[in-house]
Amino acid sequence: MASDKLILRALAGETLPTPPIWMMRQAGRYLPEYKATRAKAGDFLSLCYNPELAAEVTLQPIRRYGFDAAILFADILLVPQALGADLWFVTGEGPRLSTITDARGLEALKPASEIHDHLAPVYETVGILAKQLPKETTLIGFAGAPWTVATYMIAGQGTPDQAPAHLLKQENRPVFDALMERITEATIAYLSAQIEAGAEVVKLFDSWAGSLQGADFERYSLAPMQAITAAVKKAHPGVPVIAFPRGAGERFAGAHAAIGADCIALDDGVDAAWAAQHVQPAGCVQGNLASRHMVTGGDDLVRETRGIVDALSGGPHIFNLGHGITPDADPANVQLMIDTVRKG
Ligand code: 1CP
Repeated sequence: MASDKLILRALAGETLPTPPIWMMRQAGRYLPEYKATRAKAGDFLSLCYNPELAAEVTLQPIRRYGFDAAILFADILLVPQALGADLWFVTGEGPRLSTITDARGLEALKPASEIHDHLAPVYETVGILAKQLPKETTLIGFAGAPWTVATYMIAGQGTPDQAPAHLLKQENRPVFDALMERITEATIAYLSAQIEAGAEVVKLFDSWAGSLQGADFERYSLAPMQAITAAVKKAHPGVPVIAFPRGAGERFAGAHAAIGADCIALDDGVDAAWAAQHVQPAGCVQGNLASRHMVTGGDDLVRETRGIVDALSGGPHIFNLGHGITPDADPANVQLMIDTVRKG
C-alpha cells in the first residue's frame, strides 16, 4: 500500500533520501499565534475541548513550517479526566489531578467503555483535521502510555522521580495493577476512536519509562504498550504505531519487537550512531535532536542536526526532537532546523 505521504513511507520501513520531519509540542507557547488562540479559548483545557480552536492550533505549525505531520492538539491527561478524575491546570505550574491511592479511589473511576462522551470533542477535532490538512501531511493521534498516565493519577501532579507511583506499586500491587489495566483498556478505546475519526498514525508517550528498573520496565512500560499496540492493530490493521519509551537508554534496543511498534521514538540521551546500529535495524526510528537547540540555535544546531541525519541515513528515519520544544524557543531556530534537514 504505497502512499504519497513521506511519514507513512518511513513508517512502512522505507529509507528516504531526506527524512520527513515534525516536532513534539509543535503547537505550543513558543508560537505567538498559539498564544493568541489560547487566550481566545481561555484556559488550556478549554482549548483542548474546543474542536474549532484545537484544530486551529494543530494547523498553525503546519502553515508556518510545512511539517510532514500534524499531531492532534490534546493532552495525555484527558484520559484520566474521562475516567472521572478531577483535572485542572495551575498557571505557571502545570497539571493537578485528584489522586488515586487506594481501592476506594479506583472503584470511583468509570469503566473504560464510558470515556467516549467526555472525549467526543477530541474526536471532532480529529475529524476537522482529517478534512483540512494538506494532502501530503500525516495526521498523528496520541495517548499517554499507562505507566506515565498512572504516575500523574497517583501523584496528582508531575513529579521529578515518580515516587508516589513507585510507592503504590510496592505497597498495594493489586490496586496498582488494576489501575494500569483500566488505563490500558481506556487507551485502546481512545486510540481506536481517534483512528475511526481520521487519525492515520498513533503515538504512545511513555515519558517516565526511564524510571522503571529491571523487570518493572518490561512489565509496566513495554508490556502495556505491547497490549495497546496489538489491540489497536487488530481493530485497525495497517495503522502504524510510534512508541516513545523516554529514558529507556540501552533498552531502546529490542523495543520494536517487544512493543510490536512500527517506530521507536528516541530521546536525546542516546547517540544517533549507536541507535543506527542497535535500534534502526528493527525498523523506523524517530528523533532525536536535543530541544535546547531550539533555544540556542547557531552552528551547534546545524552541526547536531546534520550529524543525526547522517548517522540515521542508512535506514528509515523521521526527524524530530528528543522531547518537546520549550516555550522559550525561538521560532527562527525551528526554521533553521527544518532547512538543515531538507537542504543539507
Ligand atoms: O499552557 C499551555 O499552553 C499548556 C502547555 C501544554 C501543551 C501545549 C500542555 C500541558 N500540554 C500541551 C499539549 C500536548 N501535550 C500535546 C499536543 C500536541 C503537540 O505535541 O503539539 C501532547 C502530545 C502532549 C503530551 C503530554 N502531556 C505528555 C507526553 C509528552 C511529554 O512532553 O513528555 C505529558 C507528560 C503531558 C502532561 C502535561 N501537559 C501539560 C504539561 C505542562 C504537562 C507536563 C506536566 C509535568 O510533568 O509537570
